[in-house]
Amino acid sequence: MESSIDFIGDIHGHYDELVALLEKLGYTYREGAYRYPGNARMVVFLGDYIDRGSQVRETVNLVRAMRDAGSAVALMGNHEFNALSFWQENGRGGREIHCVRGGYLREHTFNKVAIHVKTVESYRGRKAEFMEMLDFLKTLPFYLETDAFRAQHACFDMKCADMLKALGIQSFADGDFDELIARANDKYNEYGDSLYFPVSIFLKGPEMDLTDGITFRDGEGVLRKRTRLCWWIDPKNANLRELSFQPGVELPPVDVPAEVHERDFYGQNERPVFFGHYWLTGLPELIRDNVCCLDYSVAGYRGDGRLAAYRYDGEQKLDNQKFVWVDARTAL
Ligand SMILES: [Mn+2]
Repeated sequence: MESSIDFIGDIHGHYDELVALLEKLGYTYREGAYRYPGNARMVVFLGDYIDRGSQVRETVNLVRAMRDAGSAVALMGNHEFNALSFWQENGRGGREIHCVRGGYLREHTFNKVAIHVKTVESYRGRKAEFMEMLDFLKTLPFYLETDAFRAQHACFDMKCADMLKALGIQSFADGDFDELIARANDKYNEYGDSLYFPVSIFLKGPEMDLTDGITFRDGEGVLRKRTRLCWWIDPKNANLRELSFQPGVELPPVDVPAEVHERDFYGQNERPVFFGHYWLTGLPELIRDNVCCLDYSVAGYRGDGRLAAYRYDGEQKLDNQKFVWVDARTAL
């Protein structure tokens, strides 16, 4: 694989910004896909192509064309996993996951329908193409690892990577889809071969339940009783405020449960890791010289987000000068 790679964060149906960013990075449209001159660089998309924005179909088709042309690798995001689960009948292929209510692996509740509606709308009158889109999503890997870097939608965890490597599973295409997606939703290990833990860590990252009545509202106004965790800092002596990673939300500096203090974390000397997922705001900036989040909320409701990339050339210490971005053009 090339070591000259442009990593691109969460797109969420913001096709116009995606085209503008690719052009800013020097990619041109030739023979059905965006490619870099002389194929000297490629893109790694970090997941979350669908939902929120209004041009989901166009976005998916562009990403898929680059993947098929060999000018990009497209990783899976939690929105892709959620969409596949949303449309997958619970029990299909023979295993019913009993902790999931309703007829599908993702419940069709108000919030879950609301978040997915832009995707369905963008395929209105094109059901066959929608089904083909779902088939494309089934092929997206959960993570990518080379000697130079690691990349995934949310969190890189060594134990989860080892677990999936031992099973020979890098995507839902590495086996029977009906079986693998059931295992990925088997939260309480009803069948003894659950994949819930590694898939949810790679795609959503570690979270913890909030106790003592602590809650907050996320960017979409949904009341949350769980928080996302910084998985790159040593949790041994850290408190809730230091460990929670909810940009724009400050939680109290109270103690966290023992199992959170004992969590593995991504060390300072590991190879660079690239990811999206976390709704950052402001100008792109490294979290640490080996930790690079590229979700700058292009689909944020305030309309002041950005679509961000990091222009990587194999360096082991990342550089704040190597971000490239475009501003969001539409609020939704
Ligand atoms: Mn996202």
